[in-house]
Amino acid sequence: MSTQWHVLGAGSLGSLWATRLARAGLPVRLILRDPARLAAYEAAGGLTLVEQGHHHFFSIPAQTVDAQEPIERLLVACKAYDAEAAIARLAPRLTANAEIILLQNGLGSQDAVATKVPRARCISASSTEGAFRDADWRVVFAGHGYTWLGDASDPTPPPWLDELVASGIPHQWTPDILTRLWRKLALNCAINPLTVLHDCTNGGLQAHHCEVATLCAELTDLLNCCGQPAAAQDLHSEVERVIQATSANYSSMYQDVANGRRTEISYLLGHACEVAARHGCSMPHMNQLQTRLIRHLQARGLPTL
Ligand code: NAD
Ligand code: KPL
Repeated sequence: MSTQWHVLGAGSLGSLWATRLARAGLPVRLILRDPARLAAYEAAGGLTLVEQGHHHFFSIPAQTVDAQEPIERLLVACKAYDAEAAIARLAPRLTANAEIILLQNGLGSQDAVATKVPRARCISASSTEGAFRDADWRVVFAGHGYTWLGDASDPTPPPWLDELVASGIPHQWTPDILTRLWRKLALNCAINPLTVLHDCTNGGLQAHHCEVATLCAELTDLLNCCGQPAAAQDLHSEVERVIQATSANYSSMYQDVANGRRTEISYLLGHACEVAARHGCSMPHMNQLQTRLIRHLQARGLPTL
C-alpha cells in the first residue's frame, strides 16, 4: 500500500500537487489551518483543478493541523514565512522515519524547518511550475514547468519519485539542490524587486538594463563568495533571457504587492543581503535595493520581513 501524502496548505501549489496525486489514485490528505477552514472546505466538498480550460473535481479528505493521525510523508506547500511555525505544530505527529518535502521559494526557511525536526529527512524543491487560485478551493494550472528535488545532506533518491511520474509531475532528483535554489534566488533578486519599484512587467526592465547588470554583478560575486560558483555562471545572460521570455508577465513579488499580500522578501533579497554581510562580501546596490523595497512596502502598510 502507498504511503499517505499529507499536504500542508491548500493554496496554489499545494492544490496543484494534491489534485495531481489524487488523480493518479494515490492517498492524499490536506492539512488545513483550523476548524473554520476545514468547515469551509467540507462545504465545498473538494478541490477543483483547472487545466487548459477543463475543470476536474477531486474530493480529497482534509483535516486540521491538530488531528492525531501520524504523518510519514509531508508536502509543505505554505509560504516561506509560514513554514517554520507550521512544522512546529505538526512535529508531534511526525513518525520516526518521516520525510518532509519543502516547496518554498528562496532560502532560509528550509534550514529553519530542519532545525525544528532534526530526525526527519527534509527534501527541498525548486519549481518553475505556475499556479494561482481564482476562487477558494480552485487552482488554475497556469504554467507548465519543472520541479527539482534534492537533499543537500544525502544524495540517495527517495522511493516515491515513481509516484510523481505516475501523477504527471515533471521532476528531477538532484544532489545539487542548493545550486538550483541559489540560482533561482539570484534570478528573483535581480528581477522581482525592480519590477515592484519601477511598477512594471518583467519586460519593463529592458529600460533599466544598467541597473539589472549592476545587481547581477553583485549577485555573481556573492554566489562565488558563498561557495556557489555553479549558480553564478552566466547569471546576467540568464536574467536577460528570463526578462525577455517572460516580458509580458508581472513577477510574483509584483503581484503580491499589487494585491496587498505579504512578500517573501526575507527569503530572497533579505537572505542574499544577510549572507553577503556574513561573508564580508560588499553589495552596496543590493543593500540599497533592500532599503528601497522595505520603504516601498512600509508605505503600503505591508510587512517588511
Ligand atoms: P499560497 O498562498 O497560494 O498557499 C499557501 C497556503 O498555505 C495558503 O492556503 C495558507 O492558508 C496555507 N497555510 C499557511 N500556513 C498554514 C498552516 N500552518 N497550516 C495549514 N495551512 C497553512 O502560496 P503558493 O503560491 O502556493 O506558494 C507556496 C510556496 O511555493 C511559496 O514559497 C512560493 O514562492 C512557492 N512557489 C509558488 C509558485 C506558484 O505558482 N504559486 C511557483 C513556484 C514556487
Ligand atoms: O520566478 C519568477 C517570479 O516572478 O517569481 C520569475 C518569473 C523568474 C521572475 O523572477
